[in-house]
Amino acid sequence: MTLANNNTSSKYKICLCFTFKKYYNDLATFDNEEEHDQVVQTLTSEGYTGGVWIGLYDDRYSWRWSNSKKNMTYTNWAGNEPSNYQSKEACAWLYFTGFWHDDQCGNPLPVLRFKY
Ligand SMILES: [Ca+2]
Repeated sequence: MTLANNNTSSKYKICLCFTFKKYYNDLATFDNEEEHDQVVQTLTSEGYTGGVWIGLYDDRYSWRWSNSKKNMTYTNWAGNEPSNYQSKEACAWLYFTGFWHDDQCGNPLPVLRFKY
């Protein structure tokens, strides 16, 4: 499934690719709240009601975006997240409601990629 963002000013198309996160290093990242909200709106408008891996990981010292390796500025964690349950949750996924959760990287979820 490919999600086309209706906002013509957006530089992104969103590809919701159903495979495992470990095969991708170009997952969606957000520079700011506006970009994040665009993605959430697109997921919602397409009727998607699940979670998707995003390009955010914990390198054991801090959460980082996979594209830039920079520390995060904008965050939107769900309540009690990131929980790092059993010290095994080093990857982040976005729920369609817009909130983020950390989880084990090997869990099967669709990945959210930007398709340029
Ligand atoms: Ca968690």
